[in-house]
Parts: sequence; structure tokens; C-alpha cells
Amino acid sequence: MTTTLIRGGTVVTATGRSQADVLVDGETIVAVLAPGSVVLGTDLSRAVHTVIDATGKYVIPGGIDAHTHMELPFGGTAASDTFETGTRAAAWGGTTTIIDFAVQTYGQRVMDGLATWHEKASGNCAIDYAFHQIVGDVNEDSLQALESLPDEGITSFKMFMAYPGVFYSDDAQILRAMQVSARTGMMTMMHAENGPAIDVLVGQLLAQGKTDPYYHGVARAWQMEEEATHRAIMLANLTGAPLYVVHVSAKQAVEQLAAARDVGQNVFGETCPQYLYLSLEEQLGAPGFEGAKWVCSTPLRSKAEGHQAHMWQSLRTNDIQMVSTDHCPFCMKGQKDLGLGNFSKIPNGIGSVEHRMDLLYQGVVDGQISLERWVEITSTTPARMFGLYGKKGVIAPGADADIVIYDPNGHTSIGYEKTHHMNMDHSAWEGFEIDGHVDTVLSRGKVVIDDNQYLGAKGDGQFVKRGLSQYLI
Ligand code: DUC
Ligand code: ZN
Ligand code: ZN
Ligand code: ZN
Repeated sequence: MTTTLIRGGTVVTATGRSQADVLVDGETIVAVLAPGSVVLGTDLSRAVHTVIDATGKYVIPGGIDAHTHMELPFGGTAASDTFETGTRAAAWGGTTTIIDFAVQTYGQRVMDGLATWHEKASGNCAIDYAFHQIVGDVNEDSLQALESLPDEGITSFKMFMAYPGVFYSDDAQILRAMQVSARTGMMTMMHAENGPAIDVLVGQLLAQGKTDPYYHGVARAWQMEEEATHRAIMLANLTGAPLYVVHVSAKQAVEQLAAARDVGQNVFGETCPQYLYLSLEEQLGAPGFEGAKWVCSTPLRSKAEGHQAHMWQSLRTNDIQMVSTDHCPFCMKGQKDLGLGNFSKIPNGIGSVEHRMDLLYQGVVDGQISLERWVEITSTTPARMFGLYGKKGVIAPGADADIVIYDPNGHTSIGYEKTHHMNMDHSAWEGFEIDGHVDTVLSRGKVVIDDNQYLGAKGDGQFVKRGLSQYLI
């Protein structure tokens, strides 16, 4: 077992920052020490094999991206990142754990869907990974299967109020699954958009010849998100299920979540980098079919209507608790272009797993959030929300040595020809400049990124079983 000393840095956690050295033994953090406590050449230091100099840099717990879709079958194609390429890209960007969505498709058994996901991921990941379960077909058999998921280390499942005919669950199905959630303590996760109503609007827009990518966002209006969010909250209220609404983008949806939290309901929300930085107006202004790279659901919202600013505000007020990517990459050629002449055929999704830590750090530089809040919303809260805390999400003795050394004096230019390790033919983040840089990444004690080199290997990452959420009242 190698022993590593990270010295000279500023350790930043969700609750504060201090000058400290971090001692790692094998895969685990064993001590957080006053600077210089380990004097090289003394007995204690004889055991130290590697010294990493973090002077002038932040030492933070590795990022946890609680919403990714490697290899997701969608829109007649599949998300272009495999577990191998997607987790490697995540490591490049300072994310050391992903929680991906295992998929039960319509007509499939939940446990068969889960087994398929284990096959896809096992032996292929660069970093640790866990699963949520998508329930695409709520029936007697699925409801029974849900009861046994916590034993498999899966303590959350997701349903879709959108995508009729694909993943969609109606209110009756949602109610029944939420009853299981209430009984077991498992988190219900919800894609909250009124799919049947959206499909009517999609048909009407197409009939009027409005086929460009921009109309995706017009059809998926904020009212569709607010209404579904409210309905999900009411069903959760009735059943007592804890509820986590994914990819929140509309300020009206945040207000629904905030009102429920104000009265003590176990309701949570995540937003994604695209809703903090990108807008429907920019999509409208993109030439030709270019706007297809930003087609995702929920859609980009109007900046003029104030959604973006409200998302940042919600991160400050904790009306939104954390940021995940909804990483769901598709190439323009051969995938997004399925929707040339019909926006509804563009596979939904943006690839961001590599850039989440940097994009949110820019929020610190821009004065949107504090340094500690950055760590909280990208690592600590995801760990607490989804039963990983203690091992993940913190720099403390006993935690896995998932550590990022972040250089606030470094710089990252994001772009397809620059920083890009995701398996897609473009970047949705082209031209973004970050006033910071991921210098070194340790995944369970192993240095996997250092000085712009990848030093890990596929299979380094292990499946992590999760406990119940530690965020519930
Ligand atoms: N939203 C996306 O953008 N992609 C995959 C599924 C989803 O809900
Ligand atoms: Zn979704
Ligand atoms: Zn998703
Ligand atoms: Zn550097």
C-alpha cells in the first residue's frame, strides 16, 4: 500500500477551509494534519512514498455527479459515451464518482435491466460508480422488484412524467411506486414535465412548419414543468414519499419545491450547468441546425424571463440543493441529425460530465456562490442525498481518498479541439473559459490525473453500494 502526503494546500469542505496536509494510506484518508506536522526524514515520514505539493491550491473531495446516462438507449440511438469513455472524461474534470441510471425499458423486468447495467459498467470504469434505477414499466412485478433494490445498494428510482410510449408513467403508476418509496425510505426521483400535453404542442408546431431545434424549447414550456412538479409534490405529500426532482430549469418549478420544503416536506431539487449558463435565446440565435447540440429535456429556458439568474439564486438559498449534469451525449453527425427537419426526433441530451466542477467553480469566481458552497453542491450534498456520505463527499479520516487538487491560478479553455475527452463530435460548451484548473485527481488513493495526463486504467472504478438518503427530515 502506498502512502501519499498532500501538503501545503488549502483543504476546502462544505463547512470551511483551512491550511492542512492530508495523509492517505492506500485507498483511504487517514489524517488531516496541521501544515508541516509530518517532517520528512523522521520515523512517521519514512512510510510516506509520495509527496504531492498542493501549495497555493485547493484540496477538495472529488466531485460526485449524481445524474449521468452512459450508453442510454434514446430516440432510436444510444448516448455516445460508454462507461469507459464517460468515466475517464469525468476523471479529467475532477469527478470521482458517478451515479448512473440503470434502465428498465417497457416490457422488461427491473432486475434484468439492472443486470444489463452492471454488465455495461463492470470492469470498464475509471472512477467509482453507483446506480439509480429507472422504472420504465410500473407493474406488479416491478413494484415487488423495487422492494429488494436497497439490498443491491440501490436506494433511489426514477420515473418519467414525460415521454409517453417510452419511459412514461401515469399518475396511478407514480402513486403506487411512491407508496413503495414511502414504505422503504427509497428516494423517488422524477422527470417532471407534462409529457402528454407537450406531445400535443409538438404536433401542432410541426404542422405549422416550425421544425427547428429551438421549437423543442417552445413546446416544452415552463408551465409544463411547473405543473408536473406540483403534481409530483402532491403525490409525494399524499404518500409520504421522499421526492427528488431532476434537472430543474424553470423558476416556477423551483418555487413549487421551495413551498413544499417550507412546510417540511422531504422534497429536493437538482439543477444542471446548462440551466445556469445556456439559454433559449442563444439556441434561437444559433445558425442552421447548430441549436440541436443544446436540445435537452427539460429544455434551455429564456434568459429574459429570469430562469438562469433564479437558478443561481436558488443554489445560494438552498431552494435547489445540488448540481448534476444529466450527462447524455449524442454526436451531431449520425445522432442529433436524426432530427433534421423535425426537432422532435433530435435525441435529447448534452454532454457535460467533464466540465461540471470547472463550470461551477467559475460561479465562485463570478461571485455567484462561495467556495464552500461549490464543494457542497458538487460533492458533499450528492453524497448525503444518495447515501454515500462518509466514504465520499468529504476530506476526513476514514473517507475514500477521492481527492481533487484544484488550481485557482490555473486556466481551462473548454472546446472540442482543446479540453475534450467525452466521446462526442462537438462540445456544447465551446468557448467557455474557466479561471481555474483541475491539477491532480486521486481516485481511492490512486493518482489518475496529474499535470494534464491520464494515469488511470479502465476497471479502476468499482461499483459502490449506497445507503438510504441522509438528507431526510
Ligand atoms: N433528458 C435529457 O436531456 N436526456 C436524457 C433523458 C432526459 O430526461
Ligand atoms: Zn429526465
Ligand atoms: Zn437524465
Ligand atoms: Zn498545474
